[in-house]
Amino acid sequence: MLTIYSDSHRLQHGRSELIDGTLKPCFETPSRADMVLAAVRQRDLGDVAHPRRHGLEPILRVHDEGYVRFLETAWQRWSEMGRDYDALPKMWQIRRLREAVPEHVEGQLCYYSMDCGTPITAGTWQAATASSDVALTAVDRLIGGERAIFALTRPPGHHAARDYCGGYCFFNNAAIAAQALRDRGAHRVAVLDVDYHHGNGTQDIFYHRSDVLFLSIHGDPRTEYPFFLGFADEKGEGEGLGYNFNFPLAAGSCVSTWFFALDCALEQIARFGAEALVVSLGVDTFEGDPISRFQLGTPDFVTLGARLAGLKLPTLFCLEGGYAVGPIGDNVVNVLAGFEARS
Ligand code: SP5
Ligand code: ZN
Repeated sequence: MLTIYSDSHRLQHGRSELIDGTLKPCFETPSRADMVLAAVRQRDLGDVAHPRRHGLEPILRVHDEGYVRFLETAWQRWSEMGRDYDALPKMWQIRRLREAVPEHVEGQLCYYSMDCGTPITAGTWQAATASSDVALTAVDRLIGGERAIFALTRPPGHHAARDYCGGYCFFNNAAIAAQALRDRGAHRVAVLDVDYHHGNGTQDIFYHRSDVLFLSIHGDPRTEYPFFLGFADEKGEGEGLGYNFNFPLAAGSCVSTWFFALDCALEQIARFGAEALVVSLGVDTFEGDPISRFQLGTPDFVTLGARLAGLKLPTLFCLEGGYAVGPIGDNVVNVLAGFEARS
């Protein structure tokens, strides 16, 4: 399987995130992608190609223009105030506060963020655009006839909604890819999110649409981040009613429960008649993940890949979460190798 990868991911290197009440070193680090790339090479998954630039147009197909312009200028405006540490929000536009976009960069940072774990740094814009280019180049190759591609996207994307960042995500790579597939001829695209956390951003982007089916298997938001979305009764709205499926599972759920949910999701994808599949591939479902609570073991990821291959669809994998840095490479490559073995 071909991998698309860019070194520019290293430009996103936040110093800290707010976790358990203290500022801790970011869990979402450059070493994650380095480890995944090393495993791709070591296990001979296939060629590794660099992305081609696609400009802002395909990003603006799913993201708000004000939000995109904010990300483009945020670091410069922040550093002009004499600040050299990560830009993190310190409040949010919560209930009954005015909804107008603030003028000041600090206010905008609060307006366009979901949490205090997603630092904007000097290299964020470059890293985030490169990550989307990785996904879009994978789309080029899929349209060109490849059966499956691995987009080694970092920073990840599935928490980024139309007009906010959060959960270590800036641009929603999977959503950008799904939209690009639609724009380039696929009539029905399914996005399956297997990251431990609900893909609130992707759900937000496609919630009112019937041409992109969204499904997510994740830790129950009653106890797990992102808390405010990802419940089973969120089924889509308007045209999109019936095209959104959430499978929240209790934190600590066992492997067979997880695979049962996967089978339910796969059945829906087949029923929908998808012409292409985008997988938001987070491996923070791993038993050793430091911030998550499912129990998949390294060999279970082979099973996941094999089951995905059973759909017989052109498939684009976008990397999302996974914070057990030592095993991340084997966990990710196991999915891809399991897919190939069954293809
Ligand atoms: C892409 C992705 O996986 N983003 C995840 C963002 C999660 N951020 C908040 C995690 C809070 C976890 N709290 C558990 C603390 C363990 N001591
Ligand atoms: Zn996650």
